[in-house]
Amino acid sequence: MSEQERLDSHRAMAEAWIKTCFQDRAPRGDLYDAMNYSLLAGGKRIRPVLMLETCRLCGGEPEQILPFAGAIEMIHTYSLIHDDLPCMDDDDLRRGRPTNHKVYGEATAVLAGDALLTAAFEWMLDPSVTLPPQRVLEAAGVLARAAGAQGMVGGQVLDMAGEGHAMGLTEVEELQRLKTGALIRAAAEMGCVLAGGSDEQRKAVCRYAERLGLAFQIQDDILDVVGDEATLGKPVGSDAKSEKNTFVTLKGLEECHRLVDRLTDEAVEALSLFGEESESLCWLARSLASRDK
Ligand code: GRG
Repeated sequence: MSEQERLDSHRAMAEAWIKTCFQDRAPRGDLYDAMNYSLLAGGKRIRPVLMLETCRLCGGEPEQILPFAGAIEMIHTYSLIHDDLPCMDDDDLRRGRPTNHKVYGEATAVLAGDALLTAAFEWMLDPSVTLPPQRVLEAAGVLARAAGAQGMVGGQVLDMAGEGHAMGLTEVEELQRLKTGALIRAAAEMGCVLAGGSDEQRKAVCRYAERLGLAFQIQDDILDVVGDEATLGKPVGSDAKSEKNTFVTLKGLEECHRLVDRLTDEAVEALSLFGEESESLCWLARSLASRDK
């Protein structure tokens, strides 16, 4: 199986799980429609894929951790729904379609985000999960910390506070480490924890994901300047419009391309202890560095 085929098979497995996870629920007005509208809108599924592959790499069974892979995608999706609201970025387009609040209204979009965040924990703690309880608790704790005030939400607050005035590189790095990086790092760490990996393996996948997460964010900033709206499925130029501090405003486009390449090399190096088995994650890092969406 090629590196790409392996990751594609993780993606397909996560996709299939996500598609059916709310299908047996009693309807609650249009709440589940709103949740599924954004959840099934065809994102890249980077976080679930990363989790499933680090699990495999650390000796676990990816099939056994699907509720965790689904959970992180639910939290990521909730953050996008809330980020697009008029009280935040006020965006009309996401994943190539009208944003959640444009279709379901603001109140339902807020609640769909809330319900996705809650469902993530519901699924991780579902009795059907047969992994050792200590691993389950540890993984859920990793995700809770990465998603909350010490992670993604904290990063979002720093981002909002910085709008309209200049920030230094260290501040922007810290903001992005939390806003985008924390969830990406959590995906890798959870895969290792759930597989029962060693401390050394855990450190290595975390370092890989930290470098990958930063490269991912810088590429995101680059695409917001030079990307194509139709390919991205969201507006370009929104950072400049809201006077955001980005790596491009601080470093310029050329330096940002160089930074992405350097961070990608560092991500690959971090996996050296896994030898050839880490080829899929190396391939993922390289393909994200040249992504156009
Ligand atoms: C509102 C609590 C709250 C948090 C919002 C992550 C975030 C914090 C907002 C998203 C804003 C944004 C565009 C950040 C840049 C990096 C990023 C997370 C891009 C979107 O992730 P992808 O590219 O999206 O993985 P897909 O659609 O492929 O899943």
